[in-house]
Amino acid sequence: MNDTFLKACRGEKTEYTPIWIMRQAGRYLPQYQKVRGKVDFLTLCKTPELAAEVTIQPIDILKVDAAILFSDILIPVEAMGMDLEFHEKKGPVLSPALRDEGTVKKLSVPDPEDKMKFVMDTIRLLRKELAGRVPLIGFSGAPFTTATYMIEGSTSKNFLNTKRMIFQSPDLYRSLMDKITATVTEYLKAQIKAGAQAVQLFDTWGGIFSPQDFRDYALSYVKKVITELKTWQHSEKIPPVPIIYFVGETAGLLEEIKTSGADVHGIDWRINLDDAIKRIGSNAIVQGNLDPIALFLPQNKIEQRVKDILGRASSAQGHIFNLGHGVLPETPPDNVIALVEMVHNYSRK
Ligand code: 1CP
Repeated sequence: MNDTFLKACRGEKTEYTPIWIMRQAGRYLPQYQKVRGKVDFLTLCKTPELAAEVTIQPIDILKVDAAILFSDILIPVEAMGMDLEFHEKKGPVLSPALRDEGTVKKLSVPDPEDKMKFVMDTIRLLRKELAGRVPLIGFSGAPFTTATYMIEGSTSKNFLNTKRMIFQSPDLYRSLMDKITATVTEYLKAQIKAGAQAVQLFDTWGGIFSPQDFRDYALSYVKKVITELKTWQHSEKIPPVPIIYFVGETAGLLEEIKTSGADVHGIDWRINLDDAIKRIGSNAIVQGNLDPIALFLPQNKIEQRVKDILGRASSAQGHIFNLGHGVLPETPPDNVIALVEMVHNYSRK
């Protein structure tokens, strides 16, 4: 029974610093490619036995301290009524892109046990298969990052359509965000009921905003999700499940991010971890923050960076080691295995 990750999320003392890696299941692992070679990505997400298999791969191979549900942040968008496809080169494509009242009105707030039952089945299966070996993290896209894909119809560089809706049609944006926020809240409740032991909200694109706009157009909805989840857990007498909030490009936004209500804050690599901790406050519980591309360094150089991050984290109430963003498909798996070993060894008191 390894509960080091959950202890660190709660700010309790741990024997060593726990580590998991964003996108730890994925194309850099030959074992993942083998499974993925047989089915397309969406089929993989929707087949609980296969999704559970690739979720567990990094536990066996890397020896990380937590498993993260294999799925995608765009699964709930399909459940809301949009068409979703994943293209090899272009990435996700959602259609029709949301640009007017008509398309927003057609969206529903789905019942997760009905429209996304395969996710909850995967979680239930994983809890059985993991049998307490490591805790299971559930996740959702944060409302704003989810909205960018719905409004742009794909990934984007400058998010023109999204910002244009925010600035030119604020009522339309709010009506869309209300639906997404309700969907994300119900989806995370269902994941927790099915057995998720922590949940992470991914706000990958939150860093495109000024601090004021971030607060108004992204963070306010995250706060709603977190408040609802905490109130619900309290009223249902469900033991508190740690909530992790990850924002890409964190540095300019920490004074806003720290008010999110989340238990743990994900930090990217563009800021020193001790500076981030100072700005969040001494009871900060942080997750991060190695540059994913530092995994292409020789191992003795990776080691220096691990020691540096562990040192900088010492002022935090809690630290979960992670990358500052997802591991890239080209990453040498041996370096990821070595990273986990280094974090475990050098943090042991
Ligand atoms: O071909 C393949 O196998 C598909 C590649 C892939 C994978 C492995 C995609 C497509 N999604 C995933 C899994 C995934 N996505 C996980 C699984 C669990 C794990 O971490 O091991 C998670 C948590 C996500 C979350 C996700 N999807 C995010 C947020 C995290 C992040 O990295 O910023 C985002 C933005 C997506 C959208 C997405 N899914 C896939 C692609 C190619 C994209 C687009 C990314 C972009 O817009 O640049």
